[in-house]
Amino acid sequence: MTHGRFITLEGGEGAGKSTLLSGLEHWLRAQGVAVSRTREPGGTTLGEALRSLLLDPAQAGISAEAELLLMFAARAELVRKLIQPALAAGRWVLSDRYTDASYAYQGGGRGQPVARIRALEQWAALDLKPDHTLLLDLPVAAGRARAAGRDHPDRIEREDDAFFERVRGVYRARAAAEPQRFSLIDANAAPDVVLAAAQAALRPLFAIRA
Ligand code: Z5A
Repeated sequence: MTHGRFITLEGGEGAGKSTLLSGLEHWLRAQGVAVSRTREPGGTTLGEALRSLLLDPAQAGISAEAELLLMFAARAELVRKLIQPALAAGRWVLSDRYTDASYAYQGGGRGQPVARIRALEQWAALDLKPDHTLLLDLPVAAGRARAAGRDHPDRIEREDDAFFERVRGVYRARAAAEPQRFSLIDANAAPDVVLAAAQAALRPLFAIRA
């Protein structure tokens, strides 16, 4: 049976995930790879509706528990409706964020217990792990400076620097704990340098699976 590859991009605000995703999508398609691009929260009809709620500044103050469950409600739908079918059809799935973001934001940022997130990962996300994760690492101030031009920061972008420092700390710790799955990429580099680093990290995934 053919089986695609599941690639996720992670990082803080303004790290360059969307920019890199477009470059990777173009590169993979040029090599004849069938690609499905998605994002979290989102990617399905339900997921996009949940994304609007989750990022809406009018929802300021929702509980950390509700936020965590809504992230995983969107993910449960995405895994079953898009990611698994695409992988089974031999497509590569490129996702702008996935479960590592819940460990970083709801775990690190909001202080939700890791065991609770792990249980949701196993149940709601079917314990589906990425084949590879590209972590775009950038100091918080640099990411915020890139995003500063936006007129209307969303609900999560309104958090303070300490929140985003905790997020970054969890991301870096997860990359250190799983060095085979993660590539830590310096997101301060120029976009073409970031793309080249990501391509180098993904080339081994072209090898035929046993
Ligand atoms: N979230 C969560 O809490 N829990 C979860 O489980 C999940 C998500 C899945 C989703 O937002 C929010 O949901 C996110 C985490 C939370 N909240 N925050 N904060 P998102 O992922 O859609 O949005 P984002 O993280 O805020 O992404 P972003 O700010 O749009 O950034 P980006 O996609 O990483 O960057 P970009 O759009 O490619 O680039 C930003 C700017 O920098 C732009 O002007 C580029 O031209 C420029 N750029 C890009 N690359 C470079 C380089 N290399 N050098 C210089 N400038 C660059």
